[in-house]
Formats: sequence, C-alpha cells, structure tokens
Amino acid sequence: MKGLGITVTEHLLIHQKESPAATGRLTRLLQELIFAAKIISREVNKAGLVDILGLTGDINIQGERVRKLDDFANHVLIYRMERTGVVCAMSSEENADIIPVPEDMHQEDYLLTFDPLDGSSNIDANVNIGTIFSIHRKVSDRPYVTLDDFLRRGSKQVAAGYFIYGPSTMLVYTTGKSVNGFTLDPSVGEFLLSHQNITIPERGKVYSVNEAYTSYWDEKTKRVVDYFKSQENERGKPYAARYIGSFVADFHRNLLYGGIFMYPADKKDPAKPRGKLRLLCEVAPMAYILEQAGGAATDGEQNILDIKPSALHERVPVFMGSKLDVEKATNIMQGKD
Ligand code: P6P
Repeated sequence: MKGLGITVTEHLLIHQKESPAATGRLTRLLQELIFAAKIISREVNKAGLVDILGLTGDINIQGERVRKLDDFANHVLIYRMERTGVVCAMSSEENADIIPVPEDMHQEDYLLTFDPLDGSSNIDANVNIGTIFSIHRKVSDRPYVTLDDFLRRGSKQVAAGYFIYGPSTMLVYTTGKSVNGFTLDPSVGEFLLSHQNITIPERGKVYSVNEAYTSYWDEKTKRVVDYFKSQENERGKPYAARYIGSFVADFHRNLLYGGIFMYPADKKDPAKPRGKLRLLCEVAPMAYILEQAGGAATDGEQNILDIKPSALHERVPVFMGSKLDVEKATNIMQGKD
C-alpha cells in the first residue's frame, strides 16, 4: 500500500536479489544487528529514567572510563551477534582482544568490528550518540580466527554503517553500491527508508574540528584549519564551525549537508600521537560510506581505505567529508598547496 514506506528488511532483500552471489547470510547478519540496535535505542532513549547513566567504575582498553550504557550496548551486540550463525569472530572498541564465536555457533565467515556506543562521553547530556559497524569476510583458510584476519584494508569491507540515536534513531549503511538511510518508526518498531541513495555535496560549508587543540597541532594542520576559516578559500567566505564532540553526530550532519570533519594528529597525549579516532571500528567504516556517497577520507597523506592496519585499536589522523574539501586539506598537509 502506498505511503507505508520500504522497510529495511525489504531493502536488504531487494539488494540481496541484485547480488547473484548473495546467500542471504549477510542479510541475516544485518537483520540481527538491526535487532540489537533497537534494544540499544530503547535503553538510550530512556537512559535518564533508569539507573543506566553514569559510570561502571571500569576502564576500557582505550584507557577511557566505561559508562553503563557503553557496557550494556557492548554486551547486547556480542550476545546477539554470537547467535546469528554467520559471524565467526568480532572486535569491539571496548575489548582489548578479538572475540571468537564458539565453533558450534557459526557456519559462516563474517568478521564484525564495532564501536558499540560512540560519543559515550556525551550520554549524560542527552547528546546524539551512535553504534558504528564494519563487516569483512574472513579470507584466511585457517580453521580458526586470528588477529591477522581483522587487520585488513578498509577497501576490503563488504558492508559498513552506523546507527545514530538522537531525535530519531536512524540506520545508515552501504554494502558497496549506494548509501541509504532508514528511520526507526518506534510505533511499529521498524526502520523505514527515509534517505535513498545519499550523496555528500562535493564541497561543504562546514568544518568540524576541536580547536581547543590548536597549540598541539603542527604548522600544516594549523594552515588547513585556517584555510576553512578564511575568506581566501574556494567559497570566498569562511565555513561554519560545527563540532558536537560525538563522531557519529558530526559525521552524519556533514554527510547530509556537506563539510569536512578533522581529527588531526596532535601532541596533547604522547600515548596517542596519531590522534584519537580508531581506524578499524570508527574511521574505516565511515570512510567506506563516504566513498560510496561520493566523498573522501584521508589521514593527511593517503586514502583511509588503503591503510593496512597494524594493530586492532590503531588510531589514525583523519580528514573526511566533501571530496573537494578533503582534497584541499590533504594537499595542504602534503605541502602541495
Ligand atoms: P575530543 C567521543 O568520546 C569521541 O570518541 C568521538 O565520538 C568524538 O568525535 C571525539 O571523541 C571527540 O574527542 O578530543 O574532541 O573531545
């Protein structure tokens, strides 16, 4: 019936039919991920009313304080994804090591990497937060999963996406052909297609970076940020500064409106010389989405999707968003401009 909209399940099955090699197992994986996100969304949306705000008192592998909702989201994802039957191992931003799925619980070779609740430092202030995911296929013929199976270039992803928990809960994902957005209708508990074939404007009007760190940046990074703030850029006037401090929220706004998000290398923390964002569970999946949406993402030198990871929680500097803005930033970082 007209007006009922296309559900994400319908959309997954349409795309599955378009891929001759599809077995339906990736669809199964994504459907289970969607179910887990609905559970997380339910808790996030009532966080202020139940005892799930605040801290657990634990410190995660990133050296960050773990929040109760972080922990909850992480456990929901691990518990649900173990039972899909198509995931052989997982990696979470919250866990130091890979999480193998017991042999008797899977028949397929998908590898799932996720940040269960990105932006969590904003949870208590009711700011938009999100779940980011990246899906690879295991290519080694070893009967068991090793760290090496996860250390693959972002260009090899089979799917990537994020859920954003805000005024509405949305899913944005790609399986390598186009980027589509779905909005959760809580009255029926279904994600409906709301943003078909998302493409990011070639040049934006927004720059997103935490300028509190200016004194920690190198001269080239300062020149990049000054470029977007000046009249001498291609727009002939300054870009608007927009920085929420929640990666998924900043990314989502720039994907829809255009703009550049930057988390450059800085000297504020000797333990994190290459910036704060994680390659495998944050930056690579978003770079994969951008590539499919006509955007770009570099570390200031090379395409994020070409970086061969050397560690599970490797951090990378990132300049990502509208293609022309990222090109300009990268040229300045390379001394070409
Ligand atoms: P800063 C949130 O804690 C997060 O990991 C990302 O969501 C966000 O983009 C970044 O950190 C903000 O970091 O150093 O600007 O506070």
